[in-house]
Amino acid sequence: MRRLSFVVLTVLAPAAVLVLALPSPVAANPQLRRFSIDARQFEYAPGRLEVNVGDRVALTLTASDVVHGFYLDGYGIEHRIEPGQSVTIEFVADQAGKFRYRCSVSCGPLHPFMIGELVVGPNLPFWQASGFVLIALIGALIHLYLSSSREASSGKTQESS
Ligand SMILES: [Cu+2]
Repeated sequence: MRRLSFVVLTVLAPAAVLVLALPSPVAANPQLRRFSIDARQFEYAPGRLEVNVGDRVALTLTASDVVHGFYLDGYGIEHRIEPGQSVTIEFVADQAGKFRYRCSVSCGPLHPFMIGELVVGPNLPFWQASGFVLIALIGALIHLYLSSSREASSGKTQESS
C-alpha cells in the first residue's frame, strides 16, 4: 500500500500533470463540420458559423444571384463563387477567435457590407474533461495519503501497546 502510493506520487502524478499541461486542445476530438453557405446580394446565409479549435471545416459555397466571392480573414482563403456552381473548400480551424468572411467580388452597391463571421471557440469538452481528470487525480492522491498515514499511525499504536 505504501509502495503503491509512493509510485502514484512520484511517477503517475507528475506524468498526469505533464499530460494536462501540454497545449493539445487542437488534437482533442477534432470533428468534421460541414456547412453550406449561400451568397446573395448582399449577405451570406448563414451569416455566422461556430466551430471549435481543431475542427476540420468543409464549406460548400453557392451563389444564388450574381457572381460573389468568399474571403476568410486570418486564414487567407479566397474563392470565386459562380451562380449555378458549388465550390467546396476544406480547412482546419487551427486559430481561435472571430474571423470575418467577406465578399471579394464586386457584386453591387452594398457589396462592402456583405460580411459573415466564423467563430472558432476553445474546445470546451476537452478542457472540461481535463478538469475532471485533474480533480479525480487530486481526490485519489488525498485518499491514498490519508489511508497511508492512518495505517502508519495505527501501526505505531499497535507497537506501543
Ligand atoms: Cu460582393
